[in-house]
Amino acid sequence: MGKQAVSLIGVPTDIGAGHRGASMGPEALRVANLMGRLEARGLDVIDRGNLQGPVNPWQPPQDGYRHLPGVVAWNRAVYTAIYTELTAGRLPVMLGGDHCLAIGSITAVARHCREQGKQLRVLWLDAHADFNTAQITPSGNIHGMPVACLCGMGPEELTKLGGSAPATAPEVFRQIGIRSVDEGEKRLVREAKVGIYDMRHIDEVGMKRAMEEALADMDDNTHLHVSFDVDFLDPAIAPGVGTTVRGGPNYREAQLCMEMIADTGRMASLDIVELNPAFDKRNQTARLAVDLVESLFGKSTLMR
Ligand code: 6HN
Ligand code: MN
Ligand code: MN
Ligand code: MN
Repeated sequence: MGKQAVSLIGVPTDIGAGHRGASMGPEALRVANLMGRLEARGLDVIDRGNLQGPVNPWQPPQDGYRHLPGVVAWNRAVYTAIYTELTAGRLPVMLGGDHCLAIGSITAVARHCREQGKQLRVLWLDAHADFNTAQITPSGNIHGMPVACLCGMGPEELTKLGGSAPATAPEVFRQIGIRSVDEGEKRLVREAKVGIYDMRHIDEVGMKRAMEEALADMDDNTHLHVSFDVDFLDPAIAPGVGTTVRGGPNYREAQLCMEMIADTGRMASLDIVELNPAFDKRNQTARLAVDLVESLFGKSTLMR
C-alpha cells in the first residue's frame, strides 16, 4: 500500500468565536510539530500553508449573527481548499481557526461523498452541540451554529455554500463529549434527532461503549469525517480554548476515543478547531492535540 497522503491547511481566523485568539491555532499546531509527528507515522504530509480572509472586525451581532460576511468569506475559501484536496485523493486536515469553519470543510466533504457515492459519517468531538440559529443563539457567535447550518438551518450564504441546501442531514452526525447545550438549542437537537453521546452517557456506559455505538454501522463505503473541537477535552488538561466547560474526557478517555476511531481505518478528513493559544500555557494544549491526532492516525495501535 502507498503512503497515505495528508494535506495540512491552516485557517487562521477567530471570526466566528466569542474570544480572540483561535486565529493563532494553526501556528501553535505547527510549533507543536504536527507535521513531523505525522511524517513519523509514515504519512506523506504536505503543509499547504494558510488560507487568507478578512480580518476580524470585532463587531456586535447584527440580526442574530456576528460577522456573517466575514464568516462566509472564510468558509468559501475553506470549502474550495478542502474540496481540492479530496479530489486529489488526499486526506485534508484543517487547522483552525474557530468551529464556524466546519461549515466549509464538511460542505466540501459532503459534496465529495455525493460524487463518489460514499456514505458520510461525521464524528463531532465537542463540549457543545453547535446547533444554534439566529433566533435562539445566546451570543450571535457563528461557531455555535455550524451543525445547524450544515443541516440547512441558517442563512442561505452558509447553508448553500455548496450550491444547494442542506449540505447534509442530522442523521450523519454523532456528537461525543457534549456537556453544554443552550436552552433553545436543546429543543432543536432533540427535534432534529442528532445522535448525541453526552458526558452523562459516557459516565454511565464508559467511553468504550459510547464509541462503539457512535462508530456502528459503517462499512467500506463510509467516509468518516472527524471534527475535533479541542474544548471536547477536560479543561484541566486542555486550558488553551476560548470556551472551557468542566467535566470533559480525561487523557485516557480521549486517547481511547481517538484509538477507536483509528481502528476503523475510515477517517478520510479531519478538522482541528478552537485551539486558542492566548489561553494556553506553554503550548501544552497544542501539544496534547498533536498527541491525540497521532493516535487518530494509529500511533498507539501495536504492530502497525
Ligand atoms: N464552539 N453555545 C454557545 C454559543 O455561543 O452558541 C457556545 C458555542 C461554542 C462553540 O466551541 O465551537
Ligand atoms: Mn475520497
Ligand atoms: Mn464546537
Ligand atoms: Mn466547543
